[in-house]
Formats: sequence, structure tokens, C-alpha cells
Amino acid sequence: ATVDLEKCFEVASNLVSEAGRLIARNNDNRTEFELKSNDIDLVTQTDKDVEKLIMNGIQKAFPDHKFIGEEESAEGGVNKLTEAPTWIIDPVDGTMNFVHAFPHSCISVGLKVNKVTELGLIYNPILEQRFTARRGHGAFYNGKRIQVSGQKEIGKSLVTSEFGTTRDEEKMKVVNENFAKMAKKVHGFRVLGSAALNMAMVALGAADANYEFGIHAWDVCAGDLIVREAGGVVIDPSGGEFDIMSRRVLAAASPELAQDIAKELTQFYPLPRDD
Ligand code: LIP
Repeated sequence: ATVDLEKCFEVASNLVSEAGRLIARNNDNRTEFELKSNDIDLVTQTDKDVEKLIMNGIQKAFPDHKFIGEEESAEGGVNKLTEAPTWIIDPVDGTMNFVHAFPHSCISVGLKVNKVTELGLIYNPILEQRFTARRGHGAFYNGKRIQVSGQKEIGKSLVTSEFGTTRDEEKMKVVNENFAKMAKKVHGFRVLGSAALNMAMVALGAADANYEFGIHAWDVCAGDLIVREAGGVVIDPSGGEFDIMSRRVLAAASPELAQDIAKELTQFYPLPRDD
């Protein structure tokens, strides 16, 4: 069956707006959280409520579509990506920020059909920042077309990354090593607490690159398309092809910058993969 992408985008757009209102309403119980894999990997009732809202809404409109969702996966859901239309959802990316009222969290929704990402939405309901893209139709910020900076030189670049959601010693060693390397090379370095919004900042031209080891498919599915539709590149941090299930990502404003950063980075291969 053919997929009505126009309708998919409209349904997702409305659901993301509704989810944004839910996040605003849940501001009162924001600080109540549970732990997932460890003491800095958090989940709130809002994460669960938003995921349910979006999944139920999509299921109603498209009963045969499949899902890969952050909270569903935490409860033992299956992550196998097939050819079927599959929605990849992070209900609240930047949960730590949300819990602390640091106004930099978002809902991230991507749709893959035949394993190709067709649409992506990233919405920060607190600052009302909405990033969207449809494959072949460009990337938009609050309805206005956006473009990456095009920056090629690492020394002139503002780069983002994250500490991640684990204190695993081996992982932290690599994170710190890379932070130190970047500090010596880049113009500026930022850690803002949301993998999806980091990608959105590259698409917007506000950051020149973002890399992270340990991300999940739902953190970067929408961001990958939005960056590419804004004229940027998304690759594996080793310099090879991006693999959405590998838990590794490097987005940049130009292929030259992407390869330069890849060469600098100490590599880390998180286990297990998402699939
Ligand atoms: C997290 C991001 C965090 C990043 C992690 C993870 P969550 O998402 O916001 O900045 O380092 O890789 O993806 O758990 O808040 O949805």
C-alpha cells in the first residue's frame, strides 16, 4: 500500500502540538522521576504520557504502522526496523533538562518507510521551537526555510556534544578525551542536554557540528533528516556511513568539517546496538 506522507505529516504535526500542551500542563509534577538504566538516566510520567498520546493518535490514523519508541523500548519492546512504515519517537528528549526546568527539551518524531526517513519533527514546546522536514522538501524552523552554516573549518566551528546518560568509566574516559581534544581545536563547544536539539541547531546554522556516542535511534531519527534537508551531512563518527541503530552520530554543516572532526575523535562503540 502507498503511504500518504502528506497526511502522515499533518497527523504528526497535530499530535506534536497536543503533546506540547501536555508537557506544559505536567509542569507541576516535573520533578518526580524514576531511574532507568542508572542514576542519571531518567524517565518521568510526562515521557510515558506523551509517548502514549502520540502512539495512540498515530495508531488511530494509520492502524498498520509500526513504532520504535524510547519508553516502550525501555519496557522490553522490539526495535527491529522493517520495510513497514515505522514511527521512531522520543517523547521527551532531554529529560534531565525537563526535570530541572532547563528550557531545552523536545519531542522528536521521525517516520521511516522502506527504511528511508520520510519526515522528521523536533518540537521544544517550552521555547516554541519547531523544526520540521520532509524528504526532498527542505527543512524548516517555525515554518521558515533553514540552511546549515556551510562551515568547513574546525577552528571556526561551534560544536555540540553530550556527556550522555551513563557514568560507565570506559565511556566517560572517551567522552572526556574528546571534550579535551575539541577544546583545543574548535571555536566554541556546547553541551546543552538534548541530542535531538543539538541536531536541530546544526540544521539551523546555529551550531556547525554535533557528535555523540551512545545516542539511540529515537534521539536522532528526525534530526538526521532535518540536518540533511538543511544541506548538512550526517555520518558515522569514524567517517563512514551513518547507521541509525549503531548509537553513534556525527552531523556537520559540510562534508569537509564532518571528516575533519571524525579524524580527531577517539572512537567508542556502544553496546548493545539498538537492534
Ligand atoms: C538523552 C539526551 C541526552 C543525550 C543522551 C540521551 P533522553 O535523551 O537528551 O542529551 O546525551 O544520549 O539521548 O534520555 O533525555 O530522552
